[in-house]
Amino acid sequence: MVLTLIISNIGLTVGHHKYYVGDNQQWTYKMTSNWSNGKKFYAGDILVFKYNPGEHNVIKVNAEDYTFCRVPANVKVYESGNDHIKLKRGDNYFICGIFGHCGIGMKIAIKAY
Ligand SMILES: [Cu+2]
Repeated sequence: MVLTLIISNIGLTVGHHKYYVGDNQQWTYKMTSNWSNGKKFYAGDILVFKYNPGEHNVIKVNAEDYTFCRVPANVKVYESGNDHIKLKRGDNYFICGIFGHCGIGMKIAIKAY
Protein backbone atom coordinates (compact mmCIF):
# COMPACT_ATOMS: atom_id res chain seq x y z
CA MET A 1 0.00 0.00 0.00
CA VAL A 2 2.71 2.45 1.02
CA LEU A 3 4.82 1.37 -1.93
CA THR A 4 1.91 1.92 -4.32
CA LEU A 5 1.49 5.47 -3.05
CA ILE A 6 5.18 6.24 -3.46
CA ILE A 7 5.19 4.90 -7.00
CA SER A 8 2.11 6.87 -8.03
CA ASN A 9 3.63 10.04 -6.61
CA ILE A 10 6.77 9.51 -8.64
CA GLY A 11 4.52 9.03 -11.66
CA LEU A 12 3.04 12.45 -11.06
CA THR A 13 6.39 14.20 -10.74
CA VAL A 14 7.77 12.80 -13.97
CA GLY A 15 4.47 13.02 -15.84
CA HIS A 16 5.49 16.01 -17.90
CA HIS A 17 4.04 16.72 -21.26
CA LYS A 18 5.81 17.31 -24.52
CA TYR A 19 4.39 19.88 -26.89
CA TYR A 20 5.34 20.48 -30.50
CA VAL A 21 5.54 24.21 -31.10
CA GLY A 22 3.52 25.76 -33.88
CA ASP A 23 0.64 24.94 -36.14
CA ASN A 24 1.55 21.79 -38.10
CA GLN A 25 4.26 21.27 -35.47
CA GLN A 26 6.59 23.71 -37.20
CA TRP A 27 8.65 26.53 -35.71
CA THR A 28 8.26 29.08 -38.48
CA TYR A 29 7.43 32.69 -39.40
CA LYS A 30 4.35 34.42 -38.05
CA MET A 31 3.72 32.10 -35.15
CA THR A 32 0.13 32.02 -34.01
CA SER A 33 -1.24 30.88 -30.68
CA ASN A 34 -3.64 28.41 -32.32
CA TRP A 35 -1.45 25.48 -31.33
CA SER A 36 -1.22 26.56 -27.69
CA ASN A 37 -4.74 27.86 -27.09
CA GLY A 38 -6.54 25.94 -24.40
CA LYS A 39 -3.40 24.18 -23.19
CA LYS A 40 -2.13 24.62 -19.67
CA PHE A 41 1.62 24.38 -19.44
CA TYR A 42 3.52 23.34 -16.35
CA ALA A 43 7.12 23.82 -15.26
CA GLY A 44 9.05 20.81 -16.52
CA ASP A 45 6.98 20.39 -19.65
CA ILE A 46 9.01 20.16 -22.82
CA LEU A 47 8.62 22.29 -25.90
CA VAL A 48 9.85 20.75 -29.13
CA PHE A 49 10.90 23.14 -31.86
CA LYS A 50 11.00 21.53 -35.30
CA TYR A 51 12.44 23.31 -38.34
CA ASN A 52 15.02 22.89 -41.06
CA PRO A 53 18.46 23.30 -39.46
CA GLY A 54 20.28 26.31 -40.87
CA GLU A 55 17.03 28.01 -41.76
CA HIS A 56 16.07 28.93 -38.19
CA ASN A 57 17.21 28.57 -34.60
CA VAL A 58 15.78 29.00 -31.11
CA ILE A 59 16.95 31.33 -28.38
CA LYS A 60 15.48 31.65 -24.91
CA VAL A 61 15.30 35.32 -23.95
CA ASN A 62 13.88 37.62 -21.29
CA ALA A 63 10.74 39.72 -21.67
CA GLU A 64 12.55 42.81 -22.91
CA ASP A 65 14.61 40.99 -25.53
CA TYR A 66 11.43 39.22 -26.58
CA THR A 67 9.62 42.50 -27.06
CA PHE A 68 12.43 44.13 -29.02
CA CYS A 69 13.65 40.99 -30.79
CA ARG A 70 17.15 41.34 -29.44
CA VAL A 71 19.60 38.46 -29.35
CA PRO A 72 21.60 38.68 -26.12
CA ALA A 73 25.39 38.26 -26.23
CA ASN A 74 26.86 34.86 -25.32
CA VAL A 75 23.47 33.19 -25.30
CA LYS A 76 22.85 29.51 -25.94
CA VAL A 77 21.57 29.00 -29.46
CA TYR A 78 19.57 25.86 -30.18
CA GLU A 79 20.00 24.92 -33.81
CA SER A 80 19.44 21.20 -34.23
CA GLY A 81 16.06 21.58 -35.91
CA ASN A 82 14.62 19.29 -33.27
CA ASP A 83 15.25 21.18 -30.06
CA HIS A 84 13.75 20.02 -26.77
CA ILE A 85 13.58 22.81 -24.22
CA LYS A 86 12.19 22.50 -20.71
CA LEU A 87 9.81 25.17 -19.44
CA LYS A 88 10.51 26.89 -16.17
CA ARG A 89 7.79 28.20 -13.90
CA GLY A 90 6.57 31.62 -15.01
CA ASP A 91 6.96 33.28 -18.37
CA ASN A 92 9.14 31.62 -20.99
CA TYR A 93 10.12 33.58 -24.07
CA PHE A 94 11.65 32.23 -27.27
CA ILE A 95 12.71 33.94 -30.47
CA CYS A 96 14.36 32.93 -33.69
CA GLY A 97 17.77 34.56 -33.79
CA ILE A 98 18.11 34.66 -37.58
CA PHE A 99 18.12 38.28 -38.67
CA GLY A 100 14.62 39.60 -39.34
CA HIS A 101 12.67 36.50 -38.36
CA CYS A 102 11.58 37.53 -34.88
CA GLY A 103 10.45 40.88 -36.25
CA ILE A 104 7.93 39.19 -38.51
CA GLY A 105 6.52 37.05 -35.77
CA MET A 106 8.92 34.19 -35.16
CA LYS A 107 8.60 34.40 -31.39
CA ILE A 108 6.49 32.80 -28.69
CA ALA A 109 5.69 33.48 -25.05
CA ILE A 110 4.51 30.58 -22.89
CA LYS A 111 3.41 30.80 -19.30
CA ALA A 112 4.10 27.72 -17.21
CA TYR A 113 2.38 26.98 -13.90
CU1 LIG B 1 13.81 31.87 -38.14
